[in-house]
Parts: sequence; structure tokens; C-alpha cells
Amino acid sequence: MPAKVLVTRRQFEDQMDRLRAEADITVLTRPEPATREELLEAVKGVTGIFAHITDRIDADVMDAAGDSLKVIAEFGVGYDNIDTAAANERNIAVGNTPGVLTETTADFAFALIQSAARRLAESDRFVRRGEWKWFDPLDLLGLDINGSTLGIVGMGRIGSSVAKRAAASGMRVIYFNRNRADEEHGAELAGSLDDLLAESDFVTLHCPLTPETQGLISTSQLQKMQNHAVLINTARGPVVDMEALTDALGSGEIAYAALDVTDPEPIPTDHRLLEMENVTLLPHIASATVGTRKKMSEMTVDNILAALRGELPPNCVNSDQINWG
Ligand code: 8YV
Repeated sequence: MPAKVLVTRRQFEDQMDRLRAEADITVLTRPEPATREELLEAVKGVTGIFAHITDRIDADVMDAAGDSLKVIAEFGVGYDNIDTAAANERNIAVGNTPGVLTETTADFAFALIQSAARRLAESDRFVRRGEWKWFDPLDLLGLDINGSTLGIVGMGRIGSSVAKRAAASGMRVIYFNRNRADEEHGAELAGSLDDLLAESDFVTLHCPLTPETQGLISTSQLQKMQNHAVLINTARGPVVDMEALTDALGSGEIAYAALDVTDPEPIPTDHRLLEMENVTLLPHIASATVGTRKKMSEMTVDNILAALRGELPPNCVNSDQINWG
């Protein structure tokens, strides 16, 4: 009997065909995510789960799948939705898709820096509302990118790629990271997060969501930032305390935010941020190009197929924690 694999969202058909050739697959093709109850039911007896950010894969899901479960392959580089400690205890491999989305996500983060600096979303709304009556030399003034300071929080692959773009655009770049980055592209390591926040005109977040980074940017950090400063978040929503950010944007503590990720996702339609002009809100699309999403799908399938053959996934985040003999 072929192994069973659950794919929790609709995916590229050519990649589903690759899975189908070696497994009995169930694809939850509805556009919306499965409910918790549906997920707990759908995982029963599977060997692999092709998971997405919308799925909380915790011990209960692993136990609902049962002893057959060998691999959880995340469609994405961040895997904070998977309880890796529970996977380690159960000898389950956790896979992800590093590298393939680095440049695409860095392109997007830099696009947000530029569009926030020049108030593109706000200006577009201004024109659509019919408020553009005449040229005004003093209206909708933005910030210069060139000559300004960019602070990068989390200088891994994506942070480093953003640094490369910023340096090419004439920005001074500083970063905060546990260690000195492999590729600095001329960026300087800041003495502390507070130093980075105080010195930066733009702050962009590229750290994973962990217990240490949850709520990393809250009231006291926002107070350290300059009043004209811009915060960009393409990492994970809970890295920023959303209520503190909303207050800081409302009071003028900081000038602008561009958020591709929020907490929760989607942001509730009655959230105060939706009424505010000095924020751009986007639906978690930093890696959303045709080419990159196809490669992410392919890598996720590669991770599952390897596990079905008894090999560790090529991109396995817990290979040192599990024992597959
Ligand atoms: C994905 C992401 O779109 O890779 C990540 O960590 O946040 C995005 O690229 C998301 O994970 C979809 O599951």
C-alpha cells in the first residue's frame, strides 16, 4: 500500500503529480485553510504532511496522524507553526525551503522600504479618493533612501540580501544579530538593538519567530526609534506588538509602517490600523512570485519524497535531533 500524504492547501499540479507517483495523496483544494477539526481528521494515518503557514502542526496533530508520520514539510523557510520539539520526541523530520525565496523576499522588503519612504500606497489612495486637485509643493513629502540609515534586525540570508540592495542605493546599513553576519555587504554590526533603533531611519525585520523574538518590537523599542522612522515587517507578525505599534503610529512616535505580516493573520477587518493612513498592510506575499512559489513547492515535495524513501529530507531543520538509523 502506498504511503499517505496530506497536502493542506491547493498546490501546483505538476508537483502534486510527482507526489502522486509515489504516494496516495489528499490535497485540501478549498481556497481557505482547513479548520482544526478537519486537519485533525485529515492527518489520520499519513506518512507525510505538506504544511503551510496556516496550519498549526502541534503534538495533537502529530498524535492524530499516528506512528505512520515521518515527515512534516513546510512550504516556506519559516516553520514557527510546527512544534519541532514535539517532532523531535516522535522522531519526525521537519523540512523547509531555505535559499530559494531569499532574493524574492529581499526584493519585496526593499520595495516596501522604497514605497514607504515615498508614501506610494497613501498617495494612490489620495488620487483614488479624488483628492488630487492641484500640484502642491509641500504635500506628500517623503524621505530620501539615499544617504539614510537602514537598520536590519536579523542578518541571515534575507537580511543580508536586503543589505546588498540598500548599499547599492546609497544607504548606510547597520544590523543587529546574535553573531556577525556571513555576508555584511558593508553593513556594520550595531552595539545593541536599542542603538540600531535609535540610529535608523528605516528598520526592517528579518529574524525568525522564536520565544526570544516574540514581541521584540514593543512600546519601549518604538520609543527608541526616531519620529520620522519607518518600520518594515516581512518576517512574522508576532515579532511586533501590534497594539504598541498602532499606538506609536497614532501618536507620531514613529512615522510609518509597512507590514506584510500581522498578528493575527489576516488582520481583523475592524482593526484600528485599517483606518490609518501611515501604514501599508499586505497579505503575506513577500515570496509570492510564480517562479519562487513553484520552486518552494518543488523543494517541499523533494523533502517529502526523500522521507518516503527512508532518507532524511534534503532540507531538514532537525536532522541532528532525530535518529533514522
Ligand atoms: C510563505 C514565508 O509564503 O517562507 C516563509 O517563511 O513566510 C512565506 O514565504 C509562507 O510560509 C507560506 O506557507
